[in-house]
Amino acid sequence: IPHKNPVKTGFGIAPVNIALSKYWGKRDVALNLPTNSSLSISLPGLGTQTHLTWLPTLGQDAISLNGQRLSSEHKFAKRLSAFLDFFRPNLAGHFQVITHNSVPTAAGLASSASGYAALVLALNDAFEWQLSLQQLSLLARLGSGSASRSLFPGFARWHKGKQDNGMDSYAEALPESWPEFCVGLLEIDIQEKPLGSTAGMQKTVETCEIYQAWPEKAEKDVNIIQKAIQNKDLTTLGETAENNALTMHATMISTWPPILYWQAESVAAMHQIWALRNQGHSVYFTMDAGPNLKLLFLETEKPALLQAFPNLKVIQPFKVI
Ligand code: 2P0
Repeated sequence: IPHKNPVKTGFGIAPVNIALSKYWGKRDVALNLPTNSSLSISLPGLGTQTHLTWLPTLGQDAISLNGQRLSSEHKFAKRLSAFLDFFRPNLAGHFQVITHNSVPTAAGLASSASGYAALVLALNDAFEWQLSLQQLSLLARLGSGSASRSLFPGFARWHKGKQDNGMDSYAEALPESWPEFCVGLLEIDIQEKPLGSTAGMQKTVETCEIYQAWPEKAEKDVNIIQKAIQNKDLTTLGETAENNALTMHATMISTWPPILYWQAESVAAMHQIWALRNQGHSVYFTMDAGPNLKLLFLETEKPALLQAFPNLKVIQPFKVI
């Protein structure tokens, strides 16, 4: 990447994504290289918008999030500035970053994914690099692993890659569109989670004795889900995604000290979903590093699910509004 001063304010916008087969664990912490591939669906209309300007005067990065200037000691500001270190044209200036999230920050709704994806798009715009989405996915991965998948609308697959330098670890869009496919956001709690994903997955890799089963299972699930998408087979997709999420959570729970993101209401919602399934409704859930559930179903189930969960926020990723 050429290091000349960017001349204009760059802009980037990126969606959040929900993994149907999860990323949990790194084989290289510095480069955010995962132990396994993952597969996600992006949620249009929910995500991050970022403006970035290079100011050629001395100073610390000026970072604002949702209209609030963050102190340089704030953990988001520190992490973002450390990421921007990769791209500073010189040490005589600083970046101004103005970013807005349309999802609660750090509540298991993947704001770091849309955040770093929007940031690399803003960098690409400001520096006029004209990089491909694949190259930008690789750069976003350095900021946050799941951000590699947020460069794309629809389904995306993040290839874990084999190389130690990470040059083959990036995401690509899957070509399939599925207009009837719905994701329902069931918010249990939007407080900031007590333990972030970066630290949580590291502890899991270090102390969970059943972790070695995970990468192989996850790799298998990615392939099953990709085929289910090709076949528009919600049953296989839903069963595999739900089991994948619960297996990831099993590794978290068997970490020491234990990591349990669930709340009592999360478990109650799981039972409600299983009861709906027993009544013949085709609905599945997935969960990330937080207490909220994401429901997976087809448009025909929408009325029944809105009745069961009045607060459900339904998103149809492929439906043009
Ligand atoms: C995922 N999660 O695949 C999984 C499921 C959370 C649970 O990717 O350390 O914020 O920045 O690479 O990407 C969240 O982890 O972690 C995540 P870092 P990231 O969506």
